[in-house]
Amino acid sequence: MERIAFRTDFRNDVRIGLTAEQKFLSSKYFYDDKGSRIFQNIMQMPEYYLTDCELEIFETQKHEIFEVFANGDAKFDLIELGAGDGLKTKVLLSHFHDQNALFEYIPIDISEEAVKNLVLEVERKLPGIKIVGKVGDYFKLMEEINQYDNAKKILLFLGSNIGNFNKQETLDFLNNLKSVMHPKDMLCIGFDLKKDSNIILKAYNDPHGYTSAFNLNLLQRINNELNANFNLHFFKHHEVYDSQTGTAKSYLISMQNQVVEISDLKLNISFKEGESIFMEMSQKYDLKTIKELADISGFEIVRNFYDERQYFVNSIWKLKN
Ligand code: AVI
Repeated sequence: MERIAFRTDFRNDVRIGLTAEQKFLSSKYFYDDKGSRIFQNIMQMPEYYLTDCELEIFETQKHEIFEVFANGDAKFDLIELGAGDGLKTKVLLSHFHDQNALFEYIPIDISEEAVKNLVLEVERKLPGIKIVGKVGDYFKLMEEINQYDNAKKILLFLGSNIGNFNKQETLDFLNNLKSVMHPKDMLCIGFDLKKDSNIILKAYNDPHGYTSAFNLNLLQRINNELNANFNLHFFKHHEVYDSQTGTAKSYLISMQNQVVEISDLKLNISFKEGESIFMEMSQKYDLKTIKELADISGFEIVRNFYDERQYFVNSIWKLKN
């Protein structure tokens, strides 16, 4: 397993976010080893339909997905950005292996523990599959991906991870991917679709408390890594969804007036009762927006795969001719 240097600057980003008028923290920092474990719990909750939908798409349409990826040439490198526990991807790996495809699987994730476990699991359950795990963040990935140039590249960006980027980050990300892709390469992106707001709110405001723990864990991370004294009991998770724009947003709300000290940054942060920290956005899409996004970023849609309820789509893209 290789470790890619981290470009992100946690200290700096925490300083910028917590001294802003509307306080914010970046959800890309949710995924330390503990955060990645909590996210695995989230993915197993019945309320978090996204995982089930994508799993259903892969299980029921793996034959067609393979045909589209192979496109007559079953030799490729399968590179997954933000692989996590690879739960859904294993369905594809197993099918591709049965089809005698010649492929290497390169899962990349920010959590070392997640990558280690995934590599062990694939080696144990799917012997014969070539796998090289990498640890690092999305933004340092491109040079790495560029090295995979001997075979056709299939890039996987699943789980509607793209929804956690704002518009500009989305365009930058797609632009970066475009710069490492060749005409035969393909990109498979998972998009969560707009739907009844109650279904969305339940997925992000769950009765088990996992989503709350996921958000609060970032405060704990600041305590551990920057010597801060956030009291997690004094913050409460709050979720909103705007059905017009399709944006779900997560906040942590301060339950009282309080001052938090972040020793390593020599900073005292004051919170008023009811003041919020914006933690994460999870964008929901419709087909029109997905088409537009592909178009303005220089891609064309090869094929869309939906689950039965049409809650989710895996959209396969290639470079525009
Ligand atoms: C990783 N990402 C797509 C998740 C989402 O749905 O936005 C992260 C998450 N946040 C709360 N629950 C899940």
